[in-house]
Amino acid sequence: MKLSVVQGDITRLPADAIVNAANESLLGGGGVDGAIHRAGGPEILAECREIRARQGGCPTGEAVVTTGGQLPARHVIHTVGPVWAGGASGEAELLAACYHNSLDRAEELGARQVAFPNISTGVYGYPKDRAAAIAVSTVKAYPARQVEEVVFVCFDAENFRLYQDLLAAD
Ligand code: AR6
Repeated sequence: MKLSVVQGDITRLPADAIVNAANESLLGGGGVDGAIHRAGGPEILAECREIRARQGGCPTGEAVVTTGGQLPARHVIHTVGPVWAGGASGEAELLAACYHNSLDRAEELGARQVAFPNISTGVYGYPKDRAAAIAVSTVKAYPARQVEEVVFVCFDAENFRLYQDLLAAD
C-alpha cells in the first residue's frame, strides 16, 4: 500500500472513497463533516438518515458508507472519532478502530484509493501528534487486499508537518 500526505480540502479529492469525521448522529456538523455535506449536496444526508433509521446512527469507532453525492469522490465512509478526554478512556483504541473499520468498508466497496482527514483532531480535541502516530501505524499494519493507496489530507500546517515527518521516517 502506498501512503502519502497532502495539505488541502478533502472535498476536492477525486478518490474512490473519502472518509468523513462524523458524529454518532450522522446528521452533520461543523469542520470536515460540514464541508463534506455542503460540497456533496443533500443526497449524502438523505442516505445518512436512512442508515440512522435502520441502525440508530454510528457508534464511536465504527464506520458506515454513503455515495459521494456531488463530490468528486465516489463514496464517503463516515466514521466517528473519540472525543479526547485525557487519554484514559480508550481514546487510542477507538481512534485506531476508526481507521481500521474505515479500511474494512473501503475493501467491501472495492476502493483502490482512500483519503482520510485527521479524525478527532478538530472539535474533538485529540492531540495531533498522538492522533497522527495512531493513524499512520494503523494504516500501515492493515492487511489490505484491494486498497492500493491511502492519502492523509491535512487541513492545517501542523498536521501536514506531523504526517510528513512520520511518513519520511520509513
Ligand atoms: N478537508 C480536510 N480536513 C478538514 C476540512 C476539510 N475540508 N475541514 C476541517 N478539516 P473536525 P473531529 C480538518 O472538527 O475533531 C464535526 O462537527 C480539521 O482541521 O472536522 O473528528 C462533526 O459533526 C481537523 O484537523 O472533526 C463532529 O461533531 C480534522 O479535519 C465533530 O466535528 C478533524 O476536525 C468531529 O470532530
